Amino acid sequence: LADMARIGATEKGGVNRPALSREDGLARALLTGWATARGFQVSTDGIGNLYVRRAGSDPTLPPVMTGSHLDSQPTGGRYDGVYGVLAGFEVLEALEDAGAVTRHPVEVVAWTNEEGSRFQPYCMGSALFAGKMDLETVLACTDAKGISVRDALAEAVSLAPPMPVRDFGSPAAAYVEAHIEQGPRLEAEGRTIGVVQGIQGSRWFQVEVTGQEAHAGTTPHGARKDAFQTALKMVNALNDLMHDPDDVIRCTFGRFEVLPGSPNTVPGKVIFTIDFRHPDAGLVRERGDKVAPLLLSLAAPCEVVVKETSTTAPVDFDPAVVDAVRDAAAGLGYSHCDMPSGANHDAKFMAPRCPTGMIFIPCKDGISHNEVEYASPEDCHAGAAVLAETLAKLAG
Ligand code: HGY
Ligand code: MN
Ligand code: MN
Repeated sequence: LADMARIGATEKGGVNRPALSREDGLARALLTGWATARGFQVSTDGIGNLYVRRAGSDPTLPPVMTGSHLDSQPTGGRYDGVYGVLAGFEVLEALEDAGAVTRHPVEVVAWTNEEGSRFQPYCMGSALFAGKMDLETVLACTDAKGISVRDALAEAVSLAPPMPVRDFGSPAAAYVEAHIEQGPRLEAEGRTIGVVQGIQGSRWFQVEVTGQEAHAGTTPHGARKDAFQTALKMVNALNDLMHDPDDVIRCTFGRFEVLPGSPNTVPGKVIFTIDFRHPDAGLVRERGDKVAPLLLSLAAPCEVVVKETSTTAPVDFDPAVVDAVRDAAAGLGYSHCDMPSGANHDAKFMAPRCPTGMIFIPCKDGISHNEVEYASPEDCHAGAAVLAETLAKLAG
């Protein structure tokens, strides 16, 4: 974890490793080096997912998979994603060191662009693997500077040695992902392992409000097409729409750009994002469907374009895998509790494809997507041990 955290390290002790950046490519190359040094088979696919496989006794059986992501938020932590990839790699090494024989191959994957921070939508790697996105569409996505996934991908993968390329959608016997909780519950309840039941639904929108640049000193307010004032009305209306006295709805405006951004020019354009989430599928559908009509009704005298960049329904994990995780935690004597995931994970796209589950470990103060993110070595070890027991059982 410390070696990986050196790649894209930030002043405050976090990481900034945008998807398909040079740093992301270096992280993939580092893992590739570790894998080949241990004699594991590495392979990739059309979006740069990195697969590390340890053979099983029966090569005709599909792999039991684990993994997570190496890309991070701009002010990301040293554990989000990386922990799950390296816990999975640790399991392969432990199996190898123990001379253990599993019937199924066991395979770790580092999924491309889980975060959806640089390129939307999120989870491009696992969604393409699961057949939920179209490769050409994904390759054409661009970041805020106009760089395409296609170009960034070519750069990033060139930093690792060439390796076999596989198709999307290869069969998987099961998928178990280890991750920090990214919330306060395990720490607050003094528990070591979260036995994750599922992941809430989420809908992402990108809103572009177009008004008219004008002189701040001479233009009467009645004559303005002020994109900021219009966007402000929209955000206030969205706060009312998403108001939830039970504090279960999550609604976040994470990106809000006012252009041209000059003190004495009336803003002509505002781009902002909406990240809306809730565990109930009906509410996600019904409340999310009100977003675009509401914004269109508030656009005048500006224009507005509302683009939904991602919609994912809530998923429930496979009861047999959830039980295997709970049994492994209990068998190892770790305190544990069943719990949902508020955060999205690649496991959301694997769940419809194969029996899927997740293992959470606590993170300090529940803080994540922040450079101070921290998980203790003891908790990292506990999560990896539960993952090892679970994967060994599922892989026979
Ligand atoms: O946004 C999420 O839920 C994930 O942590 N990327
Ligand atoms: Mn993550
Ligand atoms: Mn994250």
